[in-house]
Amino acid sequence: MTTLDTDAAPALGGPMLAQERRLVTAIPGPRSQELLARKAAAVAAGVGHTAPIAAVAAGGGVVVDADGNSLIDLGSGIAVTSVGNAHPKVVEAVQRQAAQFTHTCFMVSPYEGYVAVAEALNRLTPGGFAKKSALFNSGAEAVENAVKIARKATGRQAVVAFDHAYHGRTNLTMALTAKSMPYKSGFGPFAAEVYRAPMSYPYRDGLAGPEAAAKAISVIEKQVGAENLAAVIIEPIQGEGGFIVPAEGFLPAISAWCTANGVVLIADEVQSGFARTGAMFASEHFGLVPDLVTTAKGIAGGLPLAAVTGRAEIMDAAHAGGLGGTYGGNPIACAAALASIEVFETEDLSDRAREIEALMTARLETMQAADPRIGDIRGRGAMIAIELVDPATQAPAGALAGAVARRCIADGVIVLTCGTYGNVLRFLPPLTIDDALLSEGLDVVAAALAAEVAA
Ligand code: PLZ
Repeated sequence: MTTLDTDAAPALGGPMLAQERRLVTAIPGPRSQELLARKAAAVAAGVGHTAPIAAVAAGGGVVVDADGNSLIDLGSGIAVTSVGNAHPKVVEAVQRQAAQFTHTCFMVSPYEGYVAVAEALNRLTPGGFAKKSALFNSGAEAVENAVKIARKATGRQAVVAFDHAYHGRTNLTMALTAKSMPYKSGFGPFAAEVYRAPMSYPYRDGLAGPEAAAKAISVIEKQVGAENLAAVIIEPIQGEGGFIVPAEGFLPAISAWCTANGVVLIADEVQSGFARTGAMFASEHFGLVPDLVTTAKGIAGGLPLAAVTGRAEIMDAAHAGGLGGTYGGNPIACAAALASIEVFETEDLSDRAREIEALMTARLETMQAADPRIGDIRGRGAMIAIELVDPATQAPAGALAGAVARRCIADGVIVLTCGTYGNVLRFLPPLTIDDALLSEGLDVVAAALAAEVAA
């Protein structure tokens, strides 16, 4: 028998789990170590992990491991479980759908759940114009398809992405992603006709939005040429690249240039979408109305689902049979998405994300006032980060960020890093975390930063 002994596991996860940080062993405890040893032996070395635990249950604002430790979750499985892990409405919808049918392939026998998700996305994404959607399995797959659609609609081939961008790990999306290590190094050759423009990065470029946009547009015009350009793809708030929030006016200027030049503007809201930033989509903070929006992660409460949504005439440019996939819009994932969308709307989770922003930024500003290694605090809603630097030079302090995140995890708080230089601590709590737990999580972060003075 090779199953993990999980006597310590609660029978159920979800919000009924005790909402507490509880360490009963060192992290990793013996049962987690046992699983990690099996992982090392059985799973490809390229598949890493952040927290060295064997997860057995999660919900509200905690993840429980096989040793009975309960960790505060400030990561949401990378911005996925925004409605909370194992949300009862998602669980119920999944169970009901799984008992009805698990798969037909939408391209063989269509079903209502897929259509209803498309209708919801067409309604919820920015823009009052007629929209259509297509469903896929992962964020990378959504991005790939958005580019396919933009190329077919424009008859052009080039695509522009930005510095610090992250769009996925498939061949085309690796090409769109900026950072070599760990995402691209050794995995080339990459897809052709992908170009990179400078991103607005207020903390480091000191440029106002319109100036930063002019710089990017000049690069695009000189190095690509509008007449060759199918699409510009941008994360309205960058995720893996460091939670970079572009300066005011940057996104509207890029958008206006795209419209004037017949270029499809794709907003990659895979990480920033679905109430995460205090609005249903981060584009809304900037008055950005993209032609196409890619979504995934938060859309389905943890089930794999992704989408491209946008202007009907662009979405319809691809010929019948040109878009699809065996599993895209799987019925169980669609049921989970419909339940999640209902939770986002009825529980007003955008409002909750704004409350989380207020709590987190107040706390982080207090920390920053006493600690000049916190160079920048940025983000929106429950997508907030601190950039750690050498106070004298503003040089990125990547080793410090890594050490603080590891210390937090050892102390029972799951904290993720990000950023081109790995020096950004990002906080992505489930929107169902309670204030007390969130505050305690930030106490642990503060203590970990204080403990790493020597770093
Ligand atoms: N676009 C903006 O954030 C996924 C990646 C984690 P998939 N980000 C987390 C990792 O190390 O692989 C992401 C994103 C943005 C696209 C993607 C890709 O989404 O569902 O991981 O394919």
